[in-house]
Amino acid sequence: MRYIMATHNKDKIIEMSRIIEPLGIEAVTDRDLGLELPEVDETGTTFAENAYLKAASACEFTGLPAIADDSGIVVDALNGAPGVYSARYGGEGLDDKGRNRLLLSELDGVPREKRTAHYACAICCVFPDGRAPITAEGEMHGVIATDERGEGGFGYDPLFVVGDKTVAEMTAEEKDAISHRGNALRAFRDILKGELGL
Ligand code: ITT
Repeated sequence: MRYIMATHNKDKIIEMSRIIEPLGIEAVTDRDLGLELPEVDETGTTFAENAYLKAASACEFTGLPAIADDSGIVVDALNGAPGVYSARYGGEGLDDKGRNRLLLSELDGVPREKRTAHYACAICCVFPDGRAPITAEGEMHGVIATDERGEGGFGYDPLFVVGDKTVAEMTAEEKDAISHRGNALRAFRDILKGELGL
């Protein structure tokens, strides 16, 4: 079966394809199909709700089973912010660098032991034949650094420390092996295997 990746985020497409292909799941983008997926209002209050909204829209639009990723960073000292609003943290005008600067300033003066955070990812797959959607979730725990380090990954990765490296200092393989997205997609594959014999 061929799946569409229901996302507009190029970095997610790179990571999702990289993780999904070796798991034996064939996934294409809207561009591969010569289409452009409509924008979806992410009105959910959880990662799982937003992943469902994006997958349902892409499935209806393309007629293919659709896999969406909703993800974000949850910072304990900020009571869970930015959370489901991670892509929009600080407003539409900010890019990744601006959001990272904002996060650093919000955590100014917070000591290392209180800078704990996790990345969360919900994967939802909606099928065109009406069978029940599949949802799987994954997390990666770490702490927020006091300055940016590394060139890899995307988004908040230069600030997110696991062990002695930021995620942006990890290789792709190192990130995928422990990431929220890797964990969620592997859990998704296991459910799919159980249901479809994949
Ligand atoms: P789509 O909705 O089109 O998939 P999006 O970027 O708007 O793209 P989300 O609403 O799920 O996606 O927001 C996810 C944000 O969380 C993303 O833009 C990053 O800022 C952050 N994020 C998620 N996973 C990340 C990762 O692996 N590394 C760094 N930042 C990540």
